[in-house]
Amino acid sequence: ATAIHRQDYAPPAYWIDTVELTFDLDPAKTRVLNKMRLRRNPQVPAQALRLDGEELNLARVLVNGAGTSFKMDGGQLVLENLPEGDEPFELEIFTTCAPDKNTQLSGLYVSEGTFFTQCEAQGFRRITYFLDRPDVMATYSVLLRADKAAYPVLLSNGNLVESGELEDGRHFARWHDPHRKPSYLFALVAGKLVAREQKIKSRSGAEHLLQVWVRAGDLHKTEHAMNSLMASIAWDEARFGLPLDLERFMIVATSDFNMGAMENKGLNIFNTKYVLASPATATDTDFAHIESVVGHEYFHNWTGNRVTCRDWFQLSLKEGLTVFRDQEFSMDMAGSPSARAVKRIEDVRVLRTVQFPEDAGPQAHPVRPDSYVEINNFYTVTIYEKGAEVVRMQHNLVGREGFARGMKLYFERHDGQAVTCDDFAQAMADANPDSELARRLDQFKRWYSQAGTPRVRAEGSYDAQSQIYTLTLSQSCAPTPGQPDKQPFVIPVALGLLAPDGRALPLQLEGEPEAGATERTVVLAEARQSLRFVNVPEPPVPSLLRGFSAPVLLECDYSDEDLLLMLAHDGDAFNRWEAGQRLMLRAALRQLGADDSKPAGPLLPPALVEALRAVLNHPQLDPAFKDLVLTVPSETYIAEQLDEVDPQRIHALREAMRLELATALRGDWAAAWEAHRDTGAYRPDPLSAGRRALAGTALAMLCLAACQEGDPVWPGKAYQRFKDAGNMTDRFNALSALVVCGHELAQPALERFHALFRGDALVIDKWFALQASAPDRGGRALPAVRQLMQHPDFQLRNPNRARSVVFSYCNANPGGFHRADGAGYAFWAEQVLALDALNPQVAARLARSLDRWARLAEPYRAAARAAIERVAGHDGLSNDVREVVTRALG
Ligand code: DPP
Ligand code: ZN
Repeated sequence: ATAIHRQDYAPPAYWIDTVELTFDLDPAKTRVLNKMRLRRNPQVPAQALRLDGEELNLARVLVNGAGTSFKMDGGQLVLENLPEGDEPFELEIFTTCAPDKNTQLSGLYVSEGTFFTQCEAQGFRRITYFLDRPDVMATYSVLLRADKAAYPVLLSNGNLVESGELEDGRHFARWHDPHRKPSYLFALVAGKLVAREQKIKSRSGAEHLLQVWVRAGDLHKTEHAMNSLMASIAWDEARFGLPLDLERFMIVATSDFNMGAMENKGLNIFNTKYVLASPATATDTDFAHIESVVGHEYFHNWTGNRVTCRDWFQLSLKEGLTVFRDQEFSMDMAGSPSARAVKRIEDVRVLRTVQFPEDAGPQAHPVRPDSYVEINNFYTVTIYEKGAEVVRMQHNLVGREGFARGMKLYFERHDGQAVTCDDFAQAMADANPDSELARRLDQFKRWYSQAGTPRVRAEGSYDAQSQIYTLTLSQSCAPTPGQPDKQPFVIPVALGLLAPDGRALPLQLEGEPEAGATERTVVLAEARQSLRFVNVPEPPVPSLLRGFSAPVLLECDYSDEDLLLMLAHDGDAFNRWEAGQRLMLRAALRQLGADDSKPAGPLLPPALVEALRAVLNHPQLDPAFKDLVLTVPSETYIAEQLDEVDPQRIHALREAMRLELATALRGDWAAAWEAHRDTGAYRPDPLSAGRRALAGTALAMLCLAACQEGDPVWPGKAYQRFKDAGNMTDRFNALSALVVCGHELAQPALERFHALFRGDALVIDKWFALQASAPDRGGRALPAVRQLMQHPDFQLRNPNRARSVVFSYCNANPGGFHRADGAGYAFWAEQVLALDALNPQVAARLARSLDRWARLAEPYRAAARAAIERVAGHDGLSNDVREVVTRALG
């Protein structure tokens, strides 16, 4: 396998205008007739037609109805004797494939007796020979034929044109998609499914049919997905003027899916995890994820489908933008400013605990990569989440209205085209010619080309005499693989100044006639810049990077008092939370820096504990926000601050900090539990979800403190709650509190939970995941995971189930995984190899668990390296896994 480079992009030598596909669906042998109209691309020198294909059996090739010569070259079908000239010609290719042997879940496969497809990025070539690249856009007609009893529902993209009976109990359906599309957006579904239906009218008065297709027993779990879809349609039309362009829009759920969901034109295919929800079976987090994933896939209809990517290096063009859109959608749906802030904090937490490590490790790559071996490995948090931050910065630089203008221009210019990240930024800048973005566009685009997380240092000095506060900002960015030197980025820094009593000070820069608002955004574009604020009456505390205005690491020498002031008073909710995180992180790092691993006194300074108590008891703050403030930074986040990582020490330290919080605030936790435990009839809105989250944390803290002291009262209450809970969120939180504190009631609760929900795959996934990530007691986590894999409900082949056990242990159980004897890593290697034989995409994800091995302390480092080398030395690795382990070993 060789690397593909962005600079080598060349337009296709042929265009495909129309595709007529006929499927005779059969699990063992599906026959596919692909009839295309092609023409030479006159802009490209005449050359052979090279069609991509993978695991296909080729039966016949006809050009304009006649047989032709062809050859095979590295999996491609090569046709050299095609008609001369620019006239279109017809190419007919007849192949077969074996969907029931397809464990990769890419291309056409069978899940629980139903046919599904997944074509992004390169699955279409597993269905038929094709120019399987996103810049070849064609009009598709699809004829599906199958046994009627086994496959009563036959779906594909676009509109149903015709359907009817055939001989031998078979039937057919003919679909036509009026929109040209790249092959990665093709989809078909055939099986026993039922639909929740909804008719809607868009603003223009056009009628649309919405359908959510699921297995018969799941229909009652589709209401939330349908509501989310209707809300998404209304939102895109209201906020961006982008209407639904289809008569029919379908979502279909499958329990075997590599990703979260897929935005196929008019026929989105979803992992059941992001469709099915009922109060009894899904948590608040599940409900929120469903809303955002349904939104995400729907928003792709414009940002991805109407305007698509020229090549896969531009993946963030659609993904970064669409993540930004789904984040904004969730925030707009959440409503209150505080609920928006909670969503922002959650998004930033993901960015900082997953993307920052990626950007600092061996797999670091720019938002628009320059090369790859396997494109499936580039569906990363950098492309998605950092890409969304890059769009968000553009939004912040041109403003909300300006961003809407930029979107409008982008569609005016590029509707129906396959374009690049540059085209998007250019439209944004051109629609806002007076903006900082337009002035600094070339420099801004370094966010697309340079990998790594920039570090911003802030230093303030106050001169009482002149009442001037000088803030000096400087930036740097560490080298990443292949990029030793970085040029300065354009970094929007939203900021405010707090007076010693917490008041927000009006901001006036030197040279400005009068003081302005108490918050503004400055742009850091040089390596170092100074800002002079005048008429500052007292030494201020700078509140910087408000709302996390840029994806950077901010360093500032705050005193504990400064941070306590921000935690109590900052008008920016994000920075208020951030101040608490900094204080807790500081306490953790202080202890980790100490020689003695046993702390002399408490880990958390008394003033911090009191400040956290004040937040917990605050009469106005949103419960969801309180819950976030009172959560100790994750082990990953703590680890990222260190040059050498001893995972067991970090784990023990974090657990000790949690126990301190549990004990010191015991009475306050009890009050919080009482105040928030009842939320009435279940509704998944952010306010009641926040109340449940805080109640759940309170219960967990109370159980933690109680278990430490052998006090049976709170575990007893948790067990009672577990039994009586009226919804899955409360039930699961109670179960989790018992499992995490290690109480003996955990076992009967787990058994009862399994008995209650056996047969509900998504709930059983939770049951597995909770146990696989349960705290390691005396090295029992790994044997427990092996035991779980012997459970009759376990199967590695189903990605959700593999994730719930293997990934939960390797990625979400640092205390159990990082064993001094290396057995956790050996297990990882074993599972990567086992998965690779079934499903390389999923295996390559798991292979990422040890990305940061080089920073581990001994003995972990040597053991991790040995495990990676064991994987790398295996014969017959997929390209996917090989690329990951090769990069990891550097
Ligand atoms: N289905 C994946 C997503 O929506 C890949 N496009 O992000
Ligand atoms: Zn997407």
